Amino acid sequence: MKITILSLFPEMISPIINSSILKRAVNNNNVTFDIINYRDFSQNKHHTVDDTPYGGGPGMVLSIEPIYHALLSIEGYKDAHKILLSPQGKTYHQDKAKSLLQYDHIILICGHYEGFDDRIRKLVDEEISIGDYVLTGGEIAAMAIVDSVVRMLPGVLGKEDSYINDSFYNGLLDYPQYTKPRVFEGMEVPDVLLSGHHKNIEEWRLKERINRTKVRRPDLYENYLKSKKSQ
Ligand code: 58G
Repeated sequence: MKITILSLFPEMISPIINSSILKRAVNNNNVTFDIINYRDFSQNKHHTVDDTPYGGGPGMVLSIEPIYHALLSIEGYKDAHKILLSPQGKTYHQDKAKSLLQYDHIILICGHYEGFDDRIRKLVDEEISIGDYVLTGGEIAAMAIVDSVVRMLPGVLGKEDSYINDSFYNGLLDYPQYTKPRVFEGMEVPDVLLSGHHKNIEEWRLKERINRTKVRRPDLYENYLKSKKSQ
């Protein structure tokens, strides 16, 4: 997969894609990143990328031109899946992350200031929000999307593709996990996990996932019940 990120602050992005599993994914050629600073595509002499809002009001608005010219400079931009990060987008979730795996090339556009010229929305395929809160820029939202998608690319997490057991993957939260020591400050690991009885362990884990989801996320639990009924 190829991921191009349009940002005014590329220095926010490099440390993340150069760490941990994302770095390994780059080294193994699972993904390639291209970061473009669209200030470089500003046509005016002070290289500005924002201006005052028509109709008045406080703050500055991101202009469409630098983003437009930056997009045109990207090889194959027409066929790429173009995403704008904004609090006004559709709320992101695991199923959306899964569906982004279908694209060979994703372009993420990160805005700054108080908002952008509405015509920028005409340049993209969709608008995504990572949750109901406002950030100073789209970079952190873009990184959340990048991280959640790249970890599911074939081979990135290793041969077992362990994300299959993740929270949300099957509409349920994860089961409780433990490692050594067996007793810590009087807190014990559940006996069933030490039994070596795989069928019992599997049953216990499913029961815990269902119970956790019911208690912590009644909204997810409702969907789980519905999807079970329709099976
Ligand atoms: C209102 C305020 C409209 C994504 C700011 C547009 C981006 C939150 C998210 C903006 C973002 C999210 C300017 C800064 C978009 C622009 C950017 N805030 N919840 N802020 O995914």
